[in-house]
Amino acid sequence: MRIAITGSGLFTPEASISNEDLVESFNAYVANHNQEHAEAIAAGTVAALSPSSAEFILKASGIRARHVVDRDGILDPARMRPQIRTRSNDEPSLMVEMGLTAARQALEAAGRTGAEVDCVLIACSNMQRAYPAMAVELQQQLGAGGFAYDINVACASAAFGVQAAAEAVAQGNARCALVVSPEICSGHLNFRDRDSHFIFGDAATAVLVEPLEQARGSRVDEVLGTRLKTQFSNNIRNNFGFLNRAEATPRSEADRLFVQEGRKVFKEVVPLVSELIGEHLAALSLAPDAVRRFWLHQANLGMNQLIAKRVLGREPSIEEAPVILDRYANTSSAGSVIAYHLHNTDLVAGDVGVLCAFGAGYSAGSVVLRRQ
Ligand code: CO8
Repeated sequence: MRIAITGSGLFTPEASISNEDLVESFNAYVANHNQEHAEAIAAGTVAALSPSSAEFILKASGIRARHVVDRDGILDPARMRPQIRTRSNDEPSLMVEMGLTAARQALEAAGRTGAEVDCVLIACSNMQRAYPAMAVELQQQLGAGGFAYDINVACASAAFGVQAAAEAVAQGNARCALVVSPEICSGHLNFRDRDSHFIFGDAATAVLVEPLEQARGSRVDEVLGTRLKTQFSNNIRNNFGFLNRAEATPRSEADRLFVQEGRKVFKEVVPLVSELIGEHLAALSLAPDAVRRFWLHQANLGMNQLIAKRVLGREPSIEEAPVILDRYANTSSAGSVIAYHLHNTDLVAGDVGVLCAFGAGYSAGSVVLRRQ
């Protein structure tokens, strides 16, 4: 059976934080900390903190700004984390609400209703709660039938979700499968860590997967193939989990938030991902030059340029490998789908594109598409 992505959607939080705003807040925190511990710093028992810089952030990552669910809580130097209203169990959870907006857009683009959906996958890094699965809540909010479950393979989640959805459709277990990637990365980001405080943003995406023969939308991309790869690494890690409260030695807050060895990740993930894409294209008898567009995971501008360059054997143009991380930062699993959603309207029938997501695990997934 031929399978297609028949619609996509994107929710972008209204609030945005520029590098300059973020650095101002971080540097106020650093100044307060260094003043408060001046004696201990002078005595050598406490380390002085170093300020951050907007120039460094742009140069090292390509990020200029990020959308977030709450600006004020993040920028308050006394808080430095989003402030989110505690909702009752009878209200929709925030991540499901974000996902629902993206899901409804994807359904509208595909000419489908929620009632026609029979498989809902929430594929993302940061889950609202342990259980019940967010996907089951979203299924109910949409009035969908069938089954629903959550998938977490960090930033690569959306690609794993598309493969799972395509398999469910191919096996006849679903006819209309929704893959939703809501990310509130700001909830898991240590805004007191100079090395990473600028990396992430919040957003939600959705794509609908159906048999090609039943596609109704005006932009339909056949899934020519999916390919996944995982390889264990501690270089991107978060030790938050349900065993924290049982652990003999309590972990610091920093150890229950995102940490990474950015340089090592860069060095190890670039070859892993470029080989994955190269091998996937070869298996489909497609030359890299036949690819009109690469919708890559958006973590680091230099990294994306290098991956595309390795695959193509030359520098990619901005049209070939579009960038959204300048204004969204790294939105984890949503990033490659945001790039797809915002940069696919100019494709014509026969054009080939590669959606590729990668991140913690390590995990990587490639989805090769052809415009119908
Ligand atoms: N301001 C000024 N200076 C700084 C800052 C700052 N903010 N931060 C670090 N520096 C300094 C460092 O101290 C260092 O100084 P020195 O040379 O004196 O030691 C110097 O600047 C260079 O630092 P780095 O080596 O760290 O800088 P890099 O050029 O390597 O850039 C990056 C850092 C941007 C992090 C880069 O390494 C990178 O992007 N690497 C790729 C990372 C990546 O792709 N990660 C994937 C993560 S996505 C994922 O899978 C996570 C999923 C879970 C989501 C969780 C949501 C929260």
